[in-house]
Amino acid sequence: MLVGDNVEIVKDEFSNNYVITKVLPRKNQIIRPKVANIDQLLIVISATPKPDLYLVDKLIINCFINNISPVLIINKIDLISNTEINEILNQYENVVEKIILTSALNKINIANLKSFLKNKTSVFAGQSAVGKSSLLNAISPEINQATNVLSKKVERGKHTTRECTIFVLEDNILIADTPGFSMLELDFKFSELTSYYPEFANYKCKFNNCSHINENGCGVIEGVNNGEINKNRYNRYVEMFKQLKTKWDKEYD
Ligand SMILES: Nc1nc2c(ncn2[C@@H]2O[C@H](COP(=O)(O)OP(=O)(O)OP(=O)(O)O)[C@@H](O)[C@H]2O)c(=O)[nH]1
Ligand SMILES: [Mg+2]
Ligand SMILES: [Zn+2]
Repeated sequence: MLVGDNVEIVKDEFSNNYVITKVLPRKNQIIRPKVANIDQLLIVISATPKPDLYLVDKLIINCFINNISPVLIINKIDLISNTEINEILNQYENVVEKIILTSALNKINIANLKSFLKNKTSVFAGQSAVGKSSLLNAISPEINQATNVLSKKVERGKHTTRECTIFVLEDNILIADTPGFSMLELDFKFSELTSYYPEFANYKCKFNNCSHINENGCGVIEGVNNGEINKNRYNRYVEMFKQLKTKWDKEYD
């Protein structure tokens, strides 16, 4: 059974406890964070720790594979410059469902975030110490999840949240806090990768099965060169493609 599962229960006449008799079919499930039946993944990044955009890209791909809507939250905007924020907006504005800028500390945009959670099941995801639990506490102070400072020496989170917990709030909001993580393995055929980059979709290439790496007449590479497609996102795409291909060749050759 997973957090987020819908189940059938019956009351045990002797003990008066409810007993789970059946786990209902899932509409989706992911491994990191480990949850089922999600509508949207709230991918949180912040000024500190330094955002791992490669991880963000992978989380977004996992959303597309599992029919989950990706939402990007840039938290700790009290600590981040407008230039840095714009750099991130440029990379993801054509990619995710919505981008929300927040400060859990200064309570900026918390009401906006909360209204975006109505009638949905949402799950926080991201590195340790980006402020997932702090955001949840800001949305609903009675929850009072433990939070903890960054380790000064290594600029890494302390993995304060240890398990995945789902909370039921007013307005039909279901929201899960989850442990931070920095590793995520993708596992599919390298040639499918391009289909998870919505910003590539409208570009035409000379070859139908173009992987947009170094082919002649590649519309995507043209889009990158004339500044229409974000170069950083594209460079990470190339990196990810190569990694997936190496892995695939090793397993199936
Ligand atoms: N300046 C600032 N600090 C924040 C903000 N949000 C959270 N923090 C701080 O960041 C630290 C980490 O916050 P947590 O909420 O524990 O982070 P987390 O993502 O839940 O971390 P894990 O449970 O380890 O995955 C705490 O010291 C928070 O007070 C913010 O908007 N601005
Ligand atoms: Mg936490
Ligand atoms: Zn191409």
